[in-house]
Amino acid sequence: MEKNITIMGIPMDLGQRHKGVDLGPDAIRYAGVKERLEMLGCKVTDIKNIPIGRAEQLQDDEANLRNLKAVAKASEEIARQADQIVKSRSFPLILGGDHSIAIGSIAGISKHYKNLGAIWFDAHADMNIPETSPSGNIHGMPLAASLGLGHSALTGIYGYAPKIKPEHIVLIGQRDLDEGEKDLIRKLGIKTYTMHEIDRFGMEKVMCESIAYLKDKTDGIHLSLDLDALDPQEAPGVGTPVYGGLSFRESRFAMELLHEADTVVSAEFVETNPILDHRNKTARKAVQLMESLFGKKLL
Ligand code: 6HN
Ligand code: MN
Ligand code: MN
Ligand code: MN
Repeated sequence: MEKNITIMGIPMDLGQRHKGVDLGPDAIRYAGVKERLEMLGCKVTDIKNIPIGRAEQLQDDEANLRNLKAVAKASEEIARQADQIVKSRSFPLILGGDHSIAIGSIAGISKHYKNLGAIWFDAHADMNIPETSPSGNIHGMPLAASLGLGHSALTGIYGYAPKIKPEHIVLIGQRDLDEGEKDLIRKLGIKTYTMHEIDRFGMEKVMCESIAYLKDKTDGIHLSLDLDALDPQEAPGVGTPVYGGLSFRESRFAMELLHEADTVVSAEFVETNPILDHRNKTARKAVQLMESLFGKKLL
């Protein structure tokens, strides 16, 4: 695991309807992310928050794609910044913001890899397209967009598509999939460990299989971690909570195993919403997960 880390905050809230997720990056900073990673021996640079434009109300809504133009514009800038961080040989640690930011981050990062892998911790699959989305919220679409599916304004970000192949993706922690997403997961054969498989096999087997599945065919893994993968009792500060999620310990163990595997090249921690949180506990858990990802030992 690289020890040169660049933190980039993305105060994005245009991919969904809740106020407050734009404060996620600052909540995670307040929880001490930079200091704690430095205590592990990492060299950490914080390039602060990338400005996110405003939605131009009404005119900005295309068919079932809320704030499409503003999200697409922000995604180009996110891609450019993520690209720069990888170019500078630093590890991009991206703080959201809602999950629509993954469209831009993966666009900027994947350019540097022949076969970027992705591990997607989430209660959801984020594989909707406008035709299947029950909400029109773009934060439910970033993985589909990265696969080249959906509106061209999202799939074509940073001038190329697709960004990632279905066989290079692993989904972990799902328990709220829309019908269209289920069809797509089956059709594309995407490796998926829902909460059912996690309960059945345990996190150790799930992570070892996931890492083995991706290790030889990819040249780096992007970690996309939606805090709603955790159970809302542990991480209540999210806009789309779903009961029956990962325990804190399970999610932290997953990060410890990813550290051991030494194959994650970039990461984003998204959907932290301090307005919906209790005493910043979701942001504090996010920071503890990052500590484990970067090698914190319990002894
Ligand atoms: N997230 N599948 C639902 C939708 O509206 O498309 C929920 C998406 C949630 C997205 O949590 O990043
Ligand atoms: Mn989610
Ligand atoms: Mn998500
Ligand atoms: Mn929502």
